[in-house]
Amino acid sequence: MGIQMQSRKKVVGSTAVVAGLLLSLLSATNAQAAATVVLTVNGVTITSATSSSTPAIVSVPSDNTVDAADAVRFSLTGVDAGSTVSVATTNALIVSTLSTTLNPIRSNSGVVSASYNVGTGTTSDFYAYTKSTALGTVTITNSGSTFTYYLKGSAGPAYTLAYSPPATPYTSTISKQSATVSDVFGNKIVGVTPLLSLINLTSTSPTATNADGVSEFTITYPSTKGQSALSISIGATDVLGLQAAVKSVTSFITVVDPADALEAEKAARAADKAAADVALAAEKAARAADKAAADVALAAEKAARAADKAAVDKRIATLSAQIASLKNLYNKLARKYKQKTIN
Ligand SMILES: [Ca+2]
Repeated sequence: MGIQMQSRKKVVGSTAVVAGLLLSLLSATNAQAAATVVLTVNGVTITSATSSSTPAIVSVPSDNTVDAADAVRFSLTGVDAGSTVSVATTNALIVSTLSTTLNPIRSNSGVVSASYNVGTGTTSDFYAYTKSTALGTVTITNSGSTFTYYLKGSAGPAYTLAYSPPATPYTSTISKQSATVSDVFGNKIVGVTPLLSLINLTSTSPTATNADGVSEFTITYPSTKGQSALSISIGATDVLGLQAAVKSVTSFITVVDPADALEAEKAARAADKAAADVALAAEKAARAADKAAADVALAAEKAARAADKAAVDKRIATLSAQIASLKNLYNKLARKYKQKTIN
């Protein structure tokens, strides 16, 4: 019995040692294990998104909800228990769930960096979406491994029309003009043909928008001056919670006779000259007044100096007369007492 117990103890002891070894081996393996990342868009697996030339394509959330087709789902498995999955994006936003009726995820949702601690689990799930047709990146780091993925949005429907007409075009001129069409997030839209509605104008048909969202047309202004009007429009539907669509731009145009414009320009230049002449005359008058004031001051100064000189001259004459009289008296006495006289 004693022997049996002893051998049992030994077995238990060696099992513990093996288990300990296995655990340390496992944890050593785990420390170097890279998680597996699977990307899907609307349930379809995407394998090309590690290259910037073949990014995952998602629709932008132009309906103001981030749905399955609008986001790349990142599903991580084999993540070290207790480790943190860190995500950072450029030109993209991270959300942890997709939109549902009860919990709508709007197009202003999301963050550009996030951390998820897997706790006792080994999986992590999140989504990235973008509002831009420009390239975006999603960088995931976990347990010393870094994964970089690329995504791009496909533009939403036409939402915003931009057009600036010349305010005062000339009669009988032909002018190439353009309008720009973009989606609700400002992404340019290809292949949209705006509609023109004209009063007292003629035009070529607008072209379908090019890759820069630009449609072009040529307006011919009437041969006589007066009022014309142009309205350009696109089909667009307002989306609840987003700014209103700019569906049309209407402009009232004053078509100007170039001869009238030249006359107006001449009159404006003549008015400029008249104003300059007035200013010059005022300046001249001011300088003349300055000179007159300076002359008066100088004359006063001269008179003051002349008065000073006269006073001094008078004093000298008085003193000279007194000296002469004293000399006279002295010489009289000198002669009486046989002394030398002075001159
Ligand atoms: Ca959506």
